[in-house]
Parts: sequence; structure tokens; C-alpha cells
Amino acid sequence: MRLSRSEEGSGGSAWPRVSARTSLIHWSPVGSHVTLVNTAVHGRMRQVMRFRVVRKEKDVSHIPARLSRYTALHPASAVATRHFDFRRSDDAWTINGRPFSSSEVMARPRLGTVERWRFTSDFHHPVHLHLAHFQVLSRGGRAPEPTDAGWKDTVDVRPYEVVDVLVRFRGYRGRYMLHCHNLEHEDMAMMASFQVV
Ligand SMILES: [Cu+2]
Repeated sequence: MRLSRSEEGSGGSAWPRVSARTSLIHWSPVGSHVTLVNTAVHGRMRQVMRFRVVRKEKDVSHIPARLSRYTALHPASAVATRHFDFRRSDDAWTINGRPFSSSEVMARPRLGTVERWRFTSDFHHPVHLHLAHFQVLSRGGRAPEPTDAGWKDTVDVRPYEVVDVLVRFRGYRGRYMLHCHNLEHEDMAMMASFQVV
């Protein structure tokens, strides 16, 4: 993503890659337009969002020194290991080679346990679990990145990356979904059921 700014009535001028918050609050004079651009695509999908700066405001927000506290799960607490491969096969987007089927259950973890789940992919997929939150254990065989810290319900799996997570199943038994959170991919069957028993 990139932001570009134009003064009222003038053409756009490219900006360097900066955070939206910083640019919008501190850099944009009243009367300017700030456009969020998806640099990965061309055509109409390139223009994501436009902000019209109409007045000055004070920024009274602040980021706390500590965002949250959590207890790290230990890999030895995992009672099972499962592998989910996100891949395009023939004309479908699949998990473990299977497009979504409402009659299939891909995993049956037990309520109250922790499992180690490995996600692999040949493409970029934000992998999302329903019900069960997880912690990222490793990424590409190395320690997780700072953005992987804490409890997650979605993890970014990049092309040919191996991401290991520790998933905690608590709360309720029943059937839940795991899927790629890219709308086109989930719509094209990159989804599976798991049953907490
Ligand atoms: Cu995807």
C-alpha cells in the first residue's frame, strides 16, 4: 500500500511509504486529499480509499508502553501435530489438496488441549481459525517475527513458508472453520472444517 497526496484541484504527487497514521495526522494540510493505493494491482482496484482533510485536529492518542500480557504456550504441551497445506490445485484453491466440502472434517482436536499446527503454502495466504486462538511458534524454521507476538486468530503465511503455531482449544465443542482469509480464496473453496470433540 502507498499513500499519495494531492492539493484541492491539483494532480497527485507520490509519497514515500509511510504509515497512514503518521501521514494523515501530521503531514496533510487542510484542503489536501490523501489516497491509499494498492501498489500490487492496476486498474480500478488500485484506488483503495481517499481522505479529504477538512480541518486541523489535535492528536491526543498514544501507544502504551506495553500492549498486553500473555503467557507463552510451551511446545511440549502439544498433544498432537497436524499439517495443513494451502495450495492451488488444478482449478481450485485447496487445503491438503481438498476444496471445501461440508461433509468432511479435516481434524478432531480435543477440548482443553493444545496442538501444534503447521501451515505451508505455495502462495501468500492469511490463514484464519474460528474459535481457537493460537501463538506463532516459528516461521521458516526461525523465531517468530515481532508482528507474530501474542494471541492470534490469523497468521500471514507467505509463499513457500512453513509456519508452526500452537493452538489452544477451549470454550466449546463443535464444528469450526479454518480458511484463507483472502476473500477470493475462501470463496473459491480454500476452507475446511475441524471438529472440537
Ligand atoms: Cu489465500
